[in-house]
Amino acid sequence: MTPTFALPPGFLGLSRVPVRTADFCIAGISFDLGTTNRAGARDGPHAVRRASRMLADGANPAGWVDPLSLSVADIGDFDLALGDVAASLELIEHQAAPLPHLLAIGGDHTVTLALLRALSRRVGPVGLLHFDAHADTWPDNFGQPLAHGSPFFHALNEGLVDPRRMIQVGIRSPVPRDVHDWTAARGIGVISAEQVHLDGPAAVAERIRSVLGGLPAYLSFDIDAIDPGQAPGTGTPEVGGLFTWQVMAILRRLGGLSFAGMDVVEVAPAYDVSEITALAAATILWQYLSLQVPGSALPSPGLQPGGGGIINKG
Ligand SMILES: [Mn+2]
Repeated sequence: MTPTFALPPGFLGLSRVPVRTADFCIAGISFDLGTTNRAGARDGPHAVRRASRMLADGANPAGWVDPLSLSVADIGDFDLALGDVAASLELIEHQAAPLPHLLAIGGDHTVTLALLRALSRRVGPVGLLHFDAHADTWPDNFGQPLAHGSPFFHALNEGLVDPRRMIQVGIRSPVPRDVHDWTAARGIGVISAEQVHLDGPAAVAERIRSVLGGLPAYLSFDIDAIDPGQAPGTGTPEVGGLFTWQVMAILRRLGGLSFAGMDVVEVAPAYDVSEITALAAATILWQYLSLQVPGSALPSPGLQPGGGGIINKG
């Protein structure tokens, strides 16, 4: 058996192959032209893939499923138009469109607009589970309409997302009052980071389930939803965020929902410490993939009782 450190450089040690016929395709999007503070999310895909090798040596004890039992391929990175935001979004949308179920590794949050355009053309307006410190419903970013603070402003205006089936988790950043009011007026559910701390993951997961229902939904996870103490490697950190255990406890309780795609964005490895941000992102992707394994929905979510979850990785 190949030890984790010697696995191929694809997600979970998969070889990178341009095979787009797998049921689940993983792609990197090394785009960070939309960042408004610290740049560097272009290096996210490489770092997340590298950190993900830690997760390739056993089943997921939450449900005892192996995400690699799925038809899954790491198809490499999307082509981009250097220096051109609008042209890059068109390229991303074009490459995402034919993929049956895409897990994208960003890149900054601008890319989600292109991914939602591609998805909604196929399945109609989707429900949206959005983890973030920021609402990302700014109409513009210092005058620029296409940047990482605006993907959901455009997605809502373009009808890509059903606002009644949209919920944001981890929100806590400074925000202009009119941006907040515009978002609230759409009827979007918001669970602040503080509310996650007060209510606990099980209650949060229950609210998410009730908002998304059984119709197609999308998960967009900005890594800055997590506290900078546990995910420092990002461009716009905000204090008071989620702990990784809370994120995992929420995600594990989302089995059986009809997710049609997801992304993890805003990992900027240059500001990371000991790969902890990249590992958090990789683990989120891994848990999402685990939820797609048939039969993974747990009647009583969480680790199985009986101490059977011991995995030998030192
Ligand atoms: Mn954010």
